[in-house]
Amino acid sequence: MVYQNYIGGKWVDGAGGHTFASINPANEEVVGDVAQAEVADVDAAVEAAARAYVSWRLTPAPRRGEILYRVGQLLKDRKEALSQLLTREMGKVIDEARGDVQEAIDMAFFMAGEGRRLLGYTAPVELPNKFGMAVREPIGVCAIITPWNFPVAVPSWKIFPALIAGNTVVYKPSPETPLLGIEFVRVFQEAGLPAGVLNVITAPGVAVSQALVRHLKVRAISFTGSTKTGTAIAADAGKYNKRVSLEMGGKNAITVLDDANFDLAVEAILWSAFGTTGQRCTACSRLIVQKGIAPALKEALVERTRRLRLGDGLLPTTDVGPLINRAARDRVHEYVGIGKAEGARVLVGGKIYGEGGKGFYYEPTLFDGVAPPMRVSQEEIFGPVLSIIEVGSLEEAVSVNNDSAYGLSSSIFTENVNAAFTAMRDLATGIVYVNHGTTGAEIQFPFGGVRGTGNGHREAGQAGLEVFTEWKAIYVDYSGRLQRAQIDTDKLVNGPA
Ligand code: UN1
Repeated sequence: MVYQNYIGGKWVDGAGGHTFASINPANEEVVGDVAQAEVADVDAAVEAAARAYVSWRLTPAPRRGEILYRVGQLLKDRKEALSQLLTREMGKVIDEARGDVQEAIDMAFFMAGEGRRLLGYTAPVELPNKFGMAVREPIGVCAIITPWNFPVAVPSWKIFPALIAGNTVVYKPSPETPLLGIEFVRVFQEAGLPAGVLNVITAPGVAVSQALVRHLKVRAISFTGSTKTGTAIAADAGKYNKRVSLEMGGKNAITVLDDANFDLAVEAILWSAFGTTGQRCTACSRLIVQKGIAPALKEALVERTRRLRLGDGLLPTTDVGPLINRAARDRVHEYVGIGKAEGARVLVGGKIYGEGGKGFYYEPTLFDGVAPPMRVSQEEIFGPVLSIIEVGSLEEAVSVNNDSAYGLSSSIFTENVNAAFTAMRDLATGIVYVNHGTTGAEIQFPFGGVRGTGNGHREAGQAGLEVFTEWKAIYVDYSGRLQRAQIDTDKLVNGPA
């Protein structure tokens, strides 16, 4: 069976009749074959979305919300099946896969509720017998391009707000996780979403994404993925004045002060650094630790890291799954070599796991003696590698945390309320945690980062609607005469001249 693209309400093969395989990173088996879209399919999908926009835009938002609510229900019914597929296609351990799907369920219900909100506002106007209001309008056809690391949650952050606001969508999931992309869209079809409102096309390589981004009928693009691709998309879209939302790299840090709750910090560091095999945008890849607590913390981390069990995420004995593919694993190993050459010391890990066998595993790795300018302290590795940096004070910790091209998530462990509030104010990231690691954002709050992590937009929460809506200011003058704003106002205040 070949998983097909979904264009204008029909499941179709790629225009060229080609397919590509989706591989399980735990054992390198084929999970499924997928129709490969061509540029002609991009045209067909965008045209279908443009046609569907005509009536979807006018469908009352509460009705749109009812469909999204049904999507949420179906996702709930299908949670276990989708989670199993997610682990097979992407590799994260099954518990985390369930969390990935749950995040989409949460988003479905949140955005379904927006169908009865989508709040605009009114404000007083400066002239009599006149009314003013600001309303949210949809933008049109949106392109949604997503990565493989959260193959259900991240698309949900984009597709649900886009649809509730009245836009139509062409969705291109990562070629590493096309089956999840397709199965996610199938849920919308079954929930009764009209044909053409959500289309999915799958393809490896850049040609199809590029054609989608450049298509003149695509008015907004929401992208999560690498900084390199995101920056190229922004440059392309800039030429046509398209709206672009980017969520890219991170180099997130946990700070542990001497007075921290020790056991809690250990658990949180392990989870943030090695959960999802370090392949979260929010993963912790720098540990900034105050000198007093550093020796004991390192010892505990080494001991616990050594005990982590690698394997297929479907097995109950697995703590850490594989990297997404061979290239990702090799890149992690290359960074370990770079760190060593820079003078950092491997405390534990630092090797490919099960080399010669099937699957793309890497030993969870701790680097000690890392200095902030080193590449392993500055560049996103996107794997199970944690760099430990010692500091003397909170001030120094904050400055190391902020000395980064990225700014997604940060965290501090302290029992001191003054230190906690100082950190909340000064940690320059889009997300800050106190006494929790760097991962685990909830969908009702804005998600995104500062500096090179993004381009100022946020996903999730009400903030997630901004990218997918255009403000329209409407003035109604019911005075029956010409009243000039900013000019006749003066006469009202001062009386007739
Ligand atoms: C991501 O890695 O792109 O906050 C998303 C978290 C998850 C989402 C991560 N809720 O870690």
